[in-house]
Amino acid sequence: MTQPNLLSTNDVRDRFSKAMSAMYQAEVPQYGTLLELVERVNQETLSQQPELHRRLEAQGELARLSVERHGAIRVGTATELSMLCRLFAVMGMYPVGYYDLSEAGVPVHSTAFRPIDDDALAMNPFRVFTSLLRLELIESEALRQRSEEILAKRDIFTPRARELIERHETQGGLSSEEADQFVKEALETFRWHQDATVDLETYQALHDEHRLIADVVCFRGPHINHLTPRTLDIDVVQRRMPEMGMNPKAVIEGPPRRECPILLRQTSFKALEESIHFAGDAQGTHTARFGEIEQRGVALTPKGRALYDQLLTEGRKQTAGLDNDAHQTVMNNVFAKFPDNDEAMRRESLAYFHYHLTEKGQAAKGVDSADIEALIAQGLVEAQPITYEDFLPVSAAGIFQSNLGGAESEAYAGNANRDAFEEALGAQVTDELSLYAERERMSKQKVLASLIG
Ligand code: OOG
Ligand code: NI
Repeated sequence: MTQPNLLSTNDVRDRFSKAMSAMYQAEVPQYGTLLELVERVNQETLSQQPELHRRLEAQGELARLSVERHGAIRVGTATELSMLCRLFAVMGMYPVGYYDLSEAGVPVHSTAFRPIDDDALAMNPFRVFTSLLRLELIESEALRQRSEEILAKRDIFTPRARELIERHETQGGLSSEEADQFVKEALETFRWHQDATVDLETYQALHDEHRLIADVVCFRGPHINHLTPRTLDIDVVQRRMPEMGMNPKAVIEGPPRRECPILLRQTSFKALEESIHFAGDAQGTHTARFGEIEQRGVALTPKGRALYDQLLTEGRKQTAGLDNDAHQTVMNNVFAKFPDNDEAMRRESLAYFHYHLTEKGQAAKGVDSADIEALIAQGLVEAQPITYEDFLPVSAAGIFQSNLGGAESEAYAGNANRDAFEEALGAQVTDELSLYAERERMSKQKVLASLIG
Protein backbone atom coordinates (compact mmCIF):
# COMPACT_ATOMS: atom_id res chain seq x y z
CA MET A 1 0.00 0.00 0.00
CA THR A 2 1.22 3.50 -0.75
CA GLN A 3 1.82 5.73 2.25
CA PRO A 4 -0.47 8.75 2.57
CA ASN A 5 2.20 11.32 1.73
CA LEU A 6 3.16 9.56 -1.48
CA LEU A 7 1.67 10.52 -4.82
CA SER A 8 -0.07 7.82 -6.84
CA THR A 9 1.83 6.57 -9.87
CA ASN A 10 -1.13 7.78 -11.97
CA ASP A 11 -0.45 11.34 -10.88
CA VAL A 12 3.24 11.03 -11.66
CA ARG A 13 2.38 9.74 -15.16
CA ASP A 14 -0.13 12.54 -15.66
CA ARG A 15 2.42 15.19 -14.71
CA PHE A 16 5.07 13.58 -16.87
CA SER A 17 2.89 13.26 -19.98
CA LYS A 18 1.89 16.92 -19.72
CA ALA A 19 5.50 18.03 -19.29
CA MET A 20 6.53 15.84 -22.22
CA SER A 21 3.81 17.35 -24.40
CA ALA A 22 4.89 20.89 -23.48
CA MET A 23 8.52 20.04 -24.25
CA TYR A 24 7.66 18.48 -27.61
CA GLN A 25 5.47 21.42 -28.61
CA ALA A 26 8.36 23.76 -27.85
CA GLU A 27 10.81 21.53 -29.75
CA VAL A 28 8.56 20.79 -32.74
CA PRO A 29 6.12 23.68 -33.31
CA GLN A 30 4.28 21.67 -35.99
CA TYR A 31 3.22 19.30 -33.24
CA GLY A 32 1.33 22.18 -31.59
CA THR A 33 -0.44 22.81 -34.91
CA LEU A 34 -1.34 19.13 -35.14
CA LEU A 35 -2.80 19.22 -31.62
CA GLU A 36 -4.95 22.21 -32.60
CA LEU A 37 -6.21 20.47 -35.73
CA VAL A 38 -7.04 17.28 -33.83
CA GLU A 39 -8.83 19.21 -31.09
CA ARG A 40 -10.93 21.09 -33.68
CA VAL A 41 -11.84 17.93 -35.61
CA ASN A 42 -12.72 16.13 -32.35
CA GLN A 43 -15.06 18.95 -31.33
CA GLU A 44 -16.69 19.01 -34.78
CA THR A 45 -17.11 15.23 -34.77
CA LEU A 46 -18.69 15.25 -31.31
CA SER A 47 -21.18 17.95 -32.23
CA GLN A 48 -22.09 16.19 -35.50
CA GLN A 49 -22.48 12.83 -33.82
CA PRO A 50 -24.46 13.17 -30.57
CA GLU A 51 -24.65 9.38 -30.27
CA LEU A 52 -20.85 9.12 -30.26
CA HIS A 53 -20.73 11.92 -27.70
CA ARG A 54 -23.18 10.02 -25.48
CA ARG A 55 -21.31 6.75 -25.79
CA LEU A 56 -17.88 8.23 -25.04
CA GLU A 57 -19.31 10.03 -22.05
CA ALA A 58 -20.98 6.85 -20.75
CA GLN A 59 -17.72 4.94 -21.15
CA GLY A 60 -15.79 7.65 -19.31
CA GLU A 61 -13.71 8.20 -22.45
CA LEU A 62 -14.58 11.84 -23.02
CA ALA A 63 -12.47 13.13 -20.17
CA ARG A 64 -9.39 11.22 -21.29
CA LEU A 65 -9.70 12.10 -24.97
CA SER A 66 -7.69 15.30 -24.67
CA VAL A 67 -4.93 13.69 -22.58
CA GLU A 68 -4.58 10.71 -24.88
CA ARG A 69 -1.05 10.55 -26.20
CA HIS A 70 1.54 8.01 -26.99
CA GLY A 71 5.19 8.60 -27.68
CA ALA A 72 8.05 6.55 -29.09
CA ILE A 73 11.73 6.16 -28.35
CA ARG A 74 14.54 3.86 -29.49
CA VAL A 75 17.41 2.73 -27.28
CA GLY A 76 20.72 1.06 -28.00
CA THR A 77 21.57 -1.34 -25.16
CA ALA A 78 20.08 -3.79 -22.68
CA THR A 79 21.33 -1.61 -19.82
CA GLU A 80 19.42 1.37 -21.18
CA LEU A 81 16.27 -0.68 -21.71
CA SER A 82 16.26 -2.25 -18.25
CA MET A 83 16.76 1.13 -16.57
CA LEU A 84 13.91 2.55 -18.65
CA CYS A 85 11.73 -0.28 -17.38
CA ARG A 86 12.44 0.92 -13.83
CA LEU A 87 11.90 4.56 -14.82
CA PHE A 88 8.50 3.84 -16.35
CA ALA A 89 7.46 1.84 -13.28
CA VAL A 90 7.68 5.09 -11.28
CA MET A 91 4.80 6.27 -13.49
CA GLY A 92 2.78 3.04 -13.30
CA MET A 93 3.78 2.00 -16.82
CA TYR A 94 4.66 -1.64 -17.50
CA PRO A 95 5.89 -3.48 -20.59
CA VAL A 96 2.94 -4.88 -22.54
CA GLY A 97 3.29 -6.80 -25.80
CA TYR A 98 6.27 -7.91 -27.89
CA TYR A 99 6.62 -6.44 -31.38
CA ASP A 100 9.07 -7.88 -33.87
CA LEU A 101 9.89 -5.22 -36.44
CA SER A 102 12.67 -7.21 -38.13
CA GLU A 103 9.88 -8.75 -40.20
CA ALA A 104 9.37 -5.33 -41.79
CA GLY A 105 13.04 -4.65 -42.39
CA VAL A 106 13.64 -2.56 -39.27
CA PRO A 107 16.42 -3.91 -37.01
CA VAL A 108 14.58 -3.42 -33.69
CA HIS A 109 12.18 -5.21 -31.40
CA SER A 110 9.83 -3.36 -29.13
CA THR A 111 7.31 -3.22 -26.33
CA ALA A 112 4.87 -0.57 -25.12
CA PHE A 113 5.18 0.75 -21.58
CA ARG A 114 1.67 1.53 -20.46
CA PRO A 115 -0.76 1.54 -17.54
CA ILE A 116 -2.68 -1.70 -17.10
CA ASP A 117 -5.59 -1.28 -14.65
CA ASP A 118 -8.97 0.15 -15.73
CA ASP A 119 -8.66 3.07 -13.31
CA ALA A 120 -5.15 3.90 -14.39
CA LEU A 121 -6.12 3.76 -18.08
CA ALA A 122 -9.17 5.91 -17.45
CA MET A 123 -7.15 8.57 -15.71
CA ASN A 124 -4.31 8.84 -18.19
CA PRO A 125 -3.54 6.12 -20.73
CA PHE A 126 -0.16 7.60 -21.75
CA ARG A 127 2.12 4.96 -23.29
CA VAL A 128 5.57 4.86 -24.80
CA PHE A 129 6.42 2.54 -27.69
CA THR A 130 9.99 1.56 -26.90
CA SER A 131 12.33 -0.12 -29.35
CA LEU A 132 15.68 -1.79 -28.74
CA LEU A 133 18.21 -1.63 -31.55
CA ARG A 134 19.44 -5.07 -32.59
CA LEU A 135 23.10 -4.65 -33.34
CA GLU A 136 23.38 -8.43 -33.73
CA LEU A 137 21.48 -8.07 -37.02
CA ILE A 138 24.05 -5.71 -38.51
CA GLU A 139 26.09 -7.35 -41.22
CA SER A 140 29.33 -5.44 -40.78
CA GLU A 141 31.41 -6.60 -37.81
CA ALA A 142 33.36 -3.33 -37.77
CA LEU A 143 30.25 -1.15 -37.64
CA ARG A 144 28.71 -3.31 -34.96
CA GLN A 145 31.79 -2.95 -32.78
CA ARG A 146 32.03 0.76 -33.40
CA SER A 147 28.36 1.16 -32.40
CA GLU A 148 28.85 -0.85 -29.23
CA GLU A 149 31.83 1.29 -28.24
CA ILE A 150 29.95 4.53 -28.80
CA LEU A 151 26.89 3.34 -26.91
CA ALA A 152 28.99 2.06 -23.99
CA LYS A 153 30.24 5.59 -23.38
CA ARG A 154 26.90 7.31 -22.90
CA ASP A 155 24.59 7.47 -19.91
CA ILE A 156 21.09 8.49 -20.96
CA PHE A 157 19.91 9.07 -17.36
CA THR A 158 20.80 11.93 -15.05
CA PRO A 159 22.30 10.96 -11.66
CA ARG A 160 19.32 12.55 -9.89
CA ALA A 161 16.85 10.57 -12.02
CA ARG A 162 18.63 7.38 -10.96
CA GLU A 163 18.42 8.42 -7.30
CA LEU A 164 14.71 9.16 -7.54
CA ILE A 165 14.01 5.84 -9.27
CA GLU A 166 15.75 4.08 -6.38
CA ARG A 167 13.82 6.17 -3.88
CA HIS A 168 10.55 5.15 -5.54
CA GLU A 169 11.61 1.53 -5.29
CA THR A 170 12.64 1.65 -1.63
CA GLN A 171 9.86 3.82 -0.21
CA GLY A 172 7.11 2.56 -2.54
CA GLY A 173 6.45 5.86 -4.29
CA LEU A 174 7.46 9.52 -4.45
CA SER A 175 6.23 12.57 -2.58
CA SER A 176 4.67 15.36 -4.64
CA GLU A 177 7.89 17.37 -4.51
CA GLU A 178 10.03 14.38 -5.46
CA ALA A 179 7.63 13.62 -8.29
CA ASP A 180 8.12 17.11 -9.72
CA GLN A 181 11.87 16.62 -9.57
CA PHE A 182 11.53 13.20 -11.14
CA VAL A 183 9.50 14.61 -14.04
CA LYS A 184 12.11 17.28 -14.66
CA GLU A 185 15.02 14.83 -14.50
CA ALA A 186 13.33 12.06 -16.49
CA LEU A 187 12.45 14.53 -19.22
CA GLU A 188 16.18 15.06 -19.81
CA THR A 189 16.41 11.49 -21.15
CA PHE A 190 13.86 12.29 -23.87
CA ARG A 191 15.18 15.68 -24.91
CA TRP A 192 16.44 16.49 -28.40
CA HIS A 193 20.17 17.15 -28.84
CA GLN A 194 21.46 19.24 -31.70
CA ASP A 195 24.98 17.99 -31.08
CA ALA A 196 25.88 14.51 -32.27
CA THR A 197 28.38 12.53 -30.19
CA VAL A 198 30.22 11.36 -33.31
CA ASP A 199 31.82 12.94 -36.36
CA LEU A 200 30.03 13.22 -39.68
CA GLU A 201 31.91 10.28 -41.24
CA THR A 202 30.85 7.90 -38.47
CA TYR A 203 27.28 9.15 -38.70
CA GLN A 204 27.32 8.63 -42.46
CA ALA A 205 28.71 5.10 -42.20
CA LEU A 206 26.01 4.09 -39.70
CA HIS A 207 23.35 5.89 -41.70
CA ASP A 208 24.37 3.98 -44.84
CA GLU A 209 23.83 0.68 -42.99
CA HIS A 210 20.39 1.78 -41.75
CA ARG A 211 19.10 5.25 -40.90
CA LEU A 212 17.72 3.97 -37.65
CA ILE A 213 21.14 2.83 -36.46
CA ALA A 214 22.49 6.36 -36.88
CA ASP A 215 19.46 7.73 -35.05
CA VAL A 216 20.02 5.50 -32.03
CA VAL A 217 23.81 5.47 -31.85
CA CYS A 218 24.93 9.03 -32.66
CA PHE A 219 23.15 11.09 -30.03
CA ARG A 220 23.38 11.58 -26.26
CA GLY A 221 19.93 10.17 -25.62
CA PRO A 222 16.83 8.51 -27.06
CA HIS A 223 15.01 11.69 -28.09
CA ILE A 224 11.25 11.29 -28.18
CA ASN A 225 10.59 10.92 -31.91
CA HIS A 226 6.84 11.60 -31.91
CA LEU A 227 3.86 12.17 -29.68
CA THR A 228 0.41 11.14 -30.80
CA PRO A 229 -2.95 12.62 -29.91
CA ARG A 230 -6.11 10.58 -30.39
CA THR A 231 -8.57 11.74 -33.01
CA LEU A 232 -12.20 10.78 -33.52
CA ASP A 233 -11.96 11.20 -37.30
CA ILE A 234 -8.59 10.36 -38.78
CA ASP A 235 -9.76 10.70 -42.39
CA VAL A 236 -10.65 14.35 -41.86
CA VAL A 237 -7.36 15.11 -40.10
CA GLN A 238 -5.39 13.40 -42.89
CA ARG A 239 -7.24 15.48 -45.49
CA ARG A 240 -6.74 18.75 -43.66
CA MET A 241 -3.08 18.34 -42.71
CA PRO A 242 -1.70 19.94 -45.91
CA GLU A 243 -3.96 23.01 -45.42
CA MET A 244 -2.09 23.61 -42.19
CA GLY A 245 1.37 23.15 -43.65
CA MET A 246 1.91 19.51 -42.70
CA ASN A 247 3.06 16.83 -45.12
CA PRO A 248 1.11 13.64 -44.30
CA LYS A 249 2.43 10.17 -45.06
CA ALA A 250 0.84 8.62 -48.13
CA VAL A 251 -1.73 6.34 -46.52
CA ILE A 252 -3.56 5.78 -43.27
CA GLU A 253 -2.30 2.53 -41.71
CA GLY A 254 -4.52 -0.18 -40.28
CA PRO A 255 -8.14 -1.10 -40.88
CA PRO A 256 -10.43 1.05 -43.09
CA ARG A 257 -13.06 3.46 -41.81
CA ARG A 258 -15.98 1.62 -40.20
CA GLU A 259 -19.22 2.22 -38.31
CA CYS A 260 -17.72 0.35 -35.37
CA PRO A 261 -13.97 1.05 -35.38
CA ILE A 262 -11.60 -1.82 -34.61
CA LEU A 263 -8.04 -1.77 -33.27
CA LEU A 264 -6.09 1.25 -34.39
CA ARG A 265 -5.76 3.52 -37.42
CA GLN A 266 -2.69 5.74 -37.70
CA THR A 267 -1.13 8.36 -39.89
CA SER A 268 1.69 10.87 -39.43
CA PHE A 269 3.27 13.99 -40.83
CA LYS A 270 6.68 13.34 -42.22
CA ALA A 271 9.88 13.69 -40.25
CA LEU A 272 11.55 17.07 -40.25
CA GLU A 273 15.07 17.63 -41.53
CA GLU A 274 16.97 19.22 -38.66
CA SER A 275 20.44 20.67 -38.57
CA ILE A 276 23.00 18.87 -36.46
CA HIS A 277 26.39 19.87 -35.19
CA PHE A 278 28.81 16.94 -35.49
CA ALA A 279 32.03 16.32 -33.56
CA GLY A 280 34.98 17.84 -35.41
CA ASP A 281 32.83 20.91 -36.13
CA ALA A 282 31.00 19.72 -39.24
CA GLN A 283 27.39 20.75 -39.87
CA GLY A 284 24.87 18.31 -41.26
CA THR A 285 21.24 17.23 -40.96
CA HIS A 286 19.25 14.41 -39.45
CA THR A 287 15.60 13.46 -39.80
CA ALA A 288 13.99 11.75 -36.85
CA ARG A 289 11.08 13.62 -35.40
CA PHE A 290 7.55 13.61 -36.72
CA GLY A 291 3.93 13.94 -35.62
CA GLU A 292 1.40 11.16 -35.61
CA ILE A 293 -2.30 10.76 -34.92
CA GLU A 294 -4.28 7.70 -34.01
CA GLN A 295 -7.91 6.65 -33.93
CA ARG A 296 -8.70 3.78 -31.62
CA GLY A 297 -11.42 1.16 -31.80
CA VAL A 298 -12.37 -2.06 -30.06
CA ALA A 299 -9.78 -4.66 -28.98
CA LEU A 300 -10.03 -7.91 -30.93
CA THR A 301 -9.95 -11.46 -29.58
CA PRO A 302 -7.38 -13.90 -31.05
CA LYS A 303 -10.12 -14.98 -33.49
CA GLY A 304 -10.86 -11.38 -34.48
CA ARG A 305 -7.17 -10.62 -34.74
CA ALA A 306 -6.57 -13.60 -37.02
CA LEU A 307 -9.34 -12.35 -39.31
CA TYR A 308 -7.87 -8.83 -39.23
CA ASP A 309 -4.40 -10.13 -40.09
CA GLN A 310 -5.76 -12.25 -42.91
CA LEU A 311 -7.74 -9.36 -44.43
CA LEU A 312 -4.86 -6.94 -43.98
CA THR A 313 -2.53 -9.28 -45.86
CA GLU A 314 -5.12 -9.71 -48.59
CA GLY A 315 -5.58 -5.93 -48.84
CA ARG A 316 -1.87 -5.16 -48.88
CA LYS A 317 -1.40 -7.36 -51.95
CA GLN A 318 -3.66 -4.98 -53.87
CA THR A 319 -2.67 -1.60 -52.49
CA ALA A 320 1.03 -1.19 -53.31
CA GLY A 321 1.63 2.27 -54.73
CA LEU A 322 -1.97 3.46 -54.40
CA ASP A 323 -2.87 6.87 -53.03
CA ASN A 324 -4.84 7.07 -49.80
CA ASP A 325 -8.31 7.25 -51.42
CA ALA A 326 -7.70 4.23 -53.62
CA HIS A 327 -5.99 2.39 -50.76
CA GLN A 328 -9.00 2.95 -48.48
CA THR A 329 -11.43 1.82 -51.18
CA VAL A 330 -9.58 -1.48 -51.60
CA MET A 331 -9.40 -1.98 -47.83
CA ASN A 332 -13.10 -1.24 -47.51
CA ASN A 333 -13.95 -3.93 -50.01
CA VAL A 334 -11.63 -6.47 -48.43
CA PHE A 335 -12.87 -5.72 -44.90
CA ALA A 336 -16.50 -6.24 -45.92
CA LYS A 337 -15.86 -9.74 -44.54
CA PHE A 338 -15.40 -8.31 -41.04
CA PRO A 339 -18.83 -7.76 -39.39
CA ASP A 340 -19.34 -4.08 -38.75
CA ASN A 341 -21.61 -3.97 -35.74
CA ASP A 342 -20.99 -4.52 -32.07
CA GLU A 343 -23.57 -7.22 -31.65
CA ALA A 344 -22.23 -9.39 -34.45
CA MET A 345 -18.66 -8.92 -33.26
CA ARG A 346 -19.73 -9.95 -29.77
CA ARG A 347 -21.78 -12.96 -30.80
CA GLU A 348 -19.00 -14.20 -33.04
CA SER A 349 -16.38 -13.59 -30.33
CA LEU A 350 -14.37 -11.30 -32.57
CA ALA A 351 -13.95 -8.45 -30.08
CA TYR A 352 -13.76 -7.86 -26.32
CA PHE A 353 -16.60 -6.24 -24.39
CA HIS A 354 -17.09 -4.84 -20.94
CA TYR A 355 -20.40 -5.88 -19.37
CA HIS A 356 -22.30 -3.71 -16.95
CA LEU A 357 -25.80 -3.52 -15.46
CA THR A 358 -28.45 -1.24 -16.94
CA GLU A 359 -30.69 0.68 -14.54
CA LYS A 360 -33.21 -2.11 -14.82
CA GLY A 361 -30.42 -4.60 -14.11
CA GLN A 362 -29.36 -2.72 -10.99
CA ALA A 363 -32.84 -3.14 -9.54
CA ALA A 364 -33.11 -6.83 -10.48
CA LYS A 365 -32.24 -9.66 -8.10
CA GLY A 366 -32.49 -13.44 -8.10
CA VAL A 367 -32.30 -13.78 -11.86
CA ASP A 368 -32.03 -17.47 -12.74
CA SER A 369 -30.11 -17.27 -16.01
CA ALA A 370 -26.37 -16.97 -16.37
CA ASP A 371 -26.68 -16.58 -20.13
CA ILE A 372 -25.28 -13.14 -20.86
CA GLU A 373 -26.98 -12.89 -24.28
CA ALA A 374 -30.35 -13.60 -22.67
CA LEU A 375 -29.69 -10.97 -20.00
CA ILE A 376 -28.81 -8.43 -22.68
CA ALA A 377 -32.01 -9.30 -24.56
CA GLN A 378 -33.99 -8.71 -21.34
CA GLY A 379 -32.45 -5.25 -21.02
CA LEU A 380 -30.65 -6.05 -17.76
CA VAL A 381 -27.10 -5.96 -19.08
CA GLU A 382 -25.29 -3.77 -21.60
CA ALA A 383 -22.03 -4.55 -23.41
CA GLN A 384 -19.53 -1.83 -24.31
CA PRO A 385 -16.57 -2.32 -26.61
CA ILE A 386 -13.21 -2.34 -24.79
CA THR A 387 -10.83 0.12 -26.44
CA TYR A 388 -7.63 -1.31 -27.92
CA GLU A 389 -4.73 0.14 -25.93
CA ASP A 390 -1.82 -1.41 -27.85
CA PHE A 391 -0.05 -1.22 -31.19
CA LEU A 392 0.06 -3.05 -34.52
CA PRO A 393 3.38 -4.28 -35.86
CA VAL A 394 2.52 -3.83 -39.56
CA SER A 395 1.27 -0.29 -38.92
CA ALA A 396 4.29 0.50 -36.75
CA ALA A 397 6.53 -0.69 -39.58
CA GLY A 398 4.61 1.57 -41.98
CA ILE A 399 5.22 4.52 -39.67
CA PHE A 400 8.93 3.65 -39.34
CA GLN A 401 9.24 3.24 -43.13
CA SER A 402 7.58 6.50 -44.08
CA ASN A 403 10.03 8.30 -41.85
CA LEU A 404 13.07 6.32 -42.89
CA GLY A 405 12.79 7.14 -46.54
CA GLY A 406 10.43 4.32 -47.47
CA ALA A 407 13.09 1.75 -48.24
CA GLU A 408 12.00 -1.66 -47.07
CA SER A 409 14.71 -4.22 -46.58
CA GLU A 410 14.21 -7.95 -46.26
CA ALA A 411 17.65 -8.33 -44.73
CA TYR A 412 16.53 -8.63 -41.11
CA ALA A 413 13.33 -10.65 -41.54
CA GLY A 414 12.44 -13.75 -39.54
CA ASN A 415 14.27 -12.78 -36.39
CA ALA A 416 11.65 -12.54 -33.66
CA ASN A 417 13.35 -13.17 -30.34
CA ARG A 418 11.11 -12.44 -27.42
CA ASP A 419 13.38 -14.24 -24.96
CA ALA A 420 16.34 -12.05 -25.86
CA PHE A 421 14.17 -8.95 -25.55
CA GLU A 422 12.91 -9.97 -22.10
CA GLU A 423 16.42 -10.76 -20.99
CA ALA A 424 17.55 -7.27 -22.03
CA LEU A 425 14.52 -5.75 -20.35
CA GLY A 426 15.11 -7.64 -17.13
CA ALA A 427 11.40 -8.45 -16.96
CA GLN A 428 8.70 -10.30 -18.85
CA VAL A 429 6.32 -8.49 -21.17
CA THR A 430 2.65 -8.98 -20.40
CA ASP A 431 0.57 -10.55 -23.14
CA GLU A 432 -1.83 -7.81 -24.24
CA LEU A 433 -4.66 -10.15 -25.24
CA SER A 434 -4.75 -11.76 -21.81
CA LEU A 435 -5.36 -8.31 -20.29
CA TYR A 436 -8.48 -7.69 -22.40
CA ALA A 437 -9.76 -11.21 -21.82
CA GLU A 438 -9.36 -10.73 -18.09
CA ARG A 439 -11.17 -7.37 -18.10
CA GLU A 440 -14.06 -8.94 -20.03
CA ARG A 441 -14.19 -11.95 -17.71
CA MET A 442 -14.16 -9.84 -14.54
CA SER A 443 -16.94 -7.57 -15.79
CA LYS A 444 -19.10 -10.59 -16.67
CA GLN A 445 -18.49 -12.14 -13.29
CA LYS A 446 -19.44 -8.94 -11.48
CA VAL A 447 -22.66 -8.54 -13.45
CA LEU A 448 -23.72 -12.14 -12.87
CA ALA A 449 -22.87 -12.00 -9.17
CA SER A 450 -25.10 -8.99 -8.75
CA LEU A 451 -28.02 -10.37 -10.77
CA ILE A 452 -28.00 -13.89 -9.38
CA GLY A 453 -27.00 -13.10 -5.79
C1 OOG B 1 7.98 3.79 -33.50
C2 OOG B 1 6.96 3.55 -34.55
C3 OOG B 1 5.78 2.80 -33.98
C4 OOG B 1 3.36 3.38 -33.62
O1 OOG B 1 2.52 4.24 -33.28
O2 OOG B 1 3.03 2.33 -34.17
C5 OOG B 1 4.76 3.67 -33.35
C6 OOG B 1 9.19 4.57 -33.96
O3 OOG B 1 9.22 5.13 -35.06
O4 OOG B 1 10.13 4.63 -33.14
O5 OOG B 1 5.00 4.61 -32.66
NI1 NI C 1 3.40 6.03 -32.80
